[in-house]
Amino acid sequence: MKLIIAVVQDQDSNRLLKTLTDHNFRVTKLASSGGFLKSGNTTFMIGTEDIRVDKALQLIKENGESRDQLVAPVSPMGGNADSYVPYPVQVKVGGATVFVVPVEQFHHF
Ligand code: 2BA
Repeated sequence: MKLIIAVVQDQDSNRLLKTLTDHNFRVTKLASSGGFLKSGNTTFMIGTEDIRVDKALQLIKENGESRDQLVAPVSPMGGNADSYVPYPVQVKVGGATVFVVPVEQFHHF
């Protein structure tokens, strides 16, 4: 068994959730935030059998769109000066960032 952890953009999350559940994947959807942009994104936890991992990855890939996002300069006042960016920067946020992790034990009490 594997645990798929997928970080996707909020705009894609409802469509992806529907697609995954339509394909009988069991899914937990978590509200999360990216450390760099400090804005909201969505993390999916999908526990599934090894043979279904490729199908889940395909659905995640098909339902996530990579987008350019402008990062506005943020004042270091009261914050961490190490992360201060003095000018707007454009970053490409991926359609999905995915980790596939082996599951040692799965219990469903
Ligand atoms: P954020 O950390 O908010 O990052 C958003 C986007 O900003 C990233 O897109 C990347 O294009 C850029 N970025 C991140 N850190 C950067 C840095 N130090 N310098 C320059 N640009 C940087 P993605 O790579 O597609 O990541 C989208 C979201 O996926 C991330 O949001 C984070 O929530 C998650 N993520 C990505 N890699 C991860 C990792 N290794 N571990 C945990 N979460 C990760």
